[in-house]
Amino acid sequence: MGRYYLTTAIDYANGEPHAGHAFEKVGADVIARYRRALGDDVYFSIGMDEHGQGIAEEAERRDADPQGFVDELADLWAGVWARLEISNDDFIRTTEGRHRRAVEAIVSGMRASGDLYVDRYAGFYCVRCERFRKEEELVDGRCPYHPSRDITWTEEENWFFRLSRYRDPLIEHIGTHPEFIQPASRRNEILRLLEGGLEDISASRSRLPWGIPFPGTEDHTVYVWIDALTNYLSATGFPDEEYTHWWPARLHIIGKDITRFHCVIWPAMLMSAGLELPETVWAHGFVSVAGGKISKDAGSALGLDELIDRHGTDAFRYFLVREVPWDGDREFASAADLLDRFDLRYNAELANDIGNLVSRSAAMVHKYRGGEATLSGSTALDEARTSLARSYHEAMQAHLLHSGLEAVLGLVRRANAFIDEQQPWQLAKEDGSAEALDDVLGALVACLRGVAAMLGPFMPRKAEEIWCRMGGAAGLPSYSEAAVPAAPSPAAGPEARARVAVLRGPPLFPRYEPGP
Ligand code: ME8
Repeated sequence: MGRYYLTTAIDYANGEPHAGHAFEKVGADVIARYRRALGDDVYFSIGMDEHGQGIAEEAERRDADPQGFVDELADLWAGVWARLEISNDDFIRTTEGRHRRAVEAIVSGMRASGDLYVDRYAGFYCVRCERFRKEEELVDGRCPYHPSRDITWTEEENWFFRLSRYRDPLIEHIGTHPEFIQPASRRNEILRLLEGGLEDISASRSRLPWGIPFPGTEDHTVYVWIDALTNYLSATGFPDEEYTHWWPARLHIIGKDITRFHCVIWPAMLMSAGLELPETVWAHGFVSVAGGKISKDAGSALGLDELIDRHGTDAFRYFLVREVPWDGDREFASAADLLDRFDLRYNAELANDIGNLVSRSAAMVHKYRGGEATLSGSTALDEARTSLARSYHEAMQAHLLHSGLEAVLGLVRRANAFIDEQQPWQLAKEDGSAEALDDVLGALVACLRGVAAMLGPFMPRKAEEIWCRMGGAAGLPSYSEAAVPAAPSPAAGPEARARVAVLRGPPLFPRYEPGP
């Protein structure tokens, strides 16, 4: 157990959030909640990337002042994250004073190492990527990632960062710290890139006023990626001494499109400024619809509000993490395909598998035992619970969130099969089976308490509802708390066989019947 500082990418304040952004924030939130349940002291930071040419141009297009424009968007995004129950402790914005201080400090550190120099740059700049691109990288004269946007030829005097100097130290670091870039496929990509050699990069832009003034100059602003990456330090209070309370970060969560920035430029900046490197950068894959990035244009039903409204916040969180592997991509053929998958999983797994197990179990405890169960661990269900809980923890600690969820679902299915095998309704009719019936019902309730604890990071509200219906006190349990009642060992004391009051309630996930 220990301190756990984790971050997500900070999103460009130039439009509305979409399901791809939600996937990243929900996945990170699952990890933050999981670590808290384990007893870690967690600090979870997300935020907005508010400077740069793209945002300045978007504000101008809308005839807005850039600060007012990003203020409005920051409110909108924060509102969506609150609706999705993202439990971030910080929401860092790059237009804040505390961030500017951190950027000034890291740039000064890089300068003190002799890693910054002035030169002329002439090349293509993709505003959407906020990076220069070489002619040979272009496809039909356009950025390979943003073919619908014009790419602009730019010539300017810039400050440069001696990135080339860090090629060997980076290869060395990645070699000795296999956990630094995950999953392994991303590590290999970065190693190939490094083996191909590194060129110095711009550290400033001239004539672009929407940014942090480059320390010691009049007409330069800090290049937006150097600005944005530093947010991970700003959120810790850097450069004040207390920043080491949280730094180095344990985990940066980002999408696979921005690994070069996080696994090459960011660690090189930190090395240059003499600061520690984060432990792990996890690059998740992409959610896409019909080959394109998912966006509202793909169909209005894919707006985040519409997706959340469809079956509620917890169901949408569940769907994202269950359907899209945390270490891979998921492409939906169309908006309708995505919605069909969502409805299918909702009815089959949430309404049927989980919802029915909770209501059947509570109904039987009421029918046969007046609403009280004696937690028990003496039946066949125990083995499944122990082994699936182990798979769950292994998956969660390897950040394979979809596999963690798979393990919980495996336990739920085992519990449903257990009811069918044990036939409590038969036991209730037989003389001499009272104790066996007690054990079956107690094992089910104990199992559901474990399910609630494991579902907590994914569906915090519904999991708490299950926990409370199964006799838990308000608030989700930590894992050690859940482990006592959920897995009593034969030697455990009397509390392991505690009697709990089980509550009935309306369906947790009412079945979804699509309209005509
Ligand atoms: O890149 N599926 O911001 P951004 C999954 N400001 N993830 C997706 C996605 C999709 N369809 N679309 C975007 C930026 N993302 C910079 C980051 S960090 C110092 C600066 C992910 O708004 C993307 O990979 O374009 C990134 O991790 C995050 O959303 C923000 O993307």
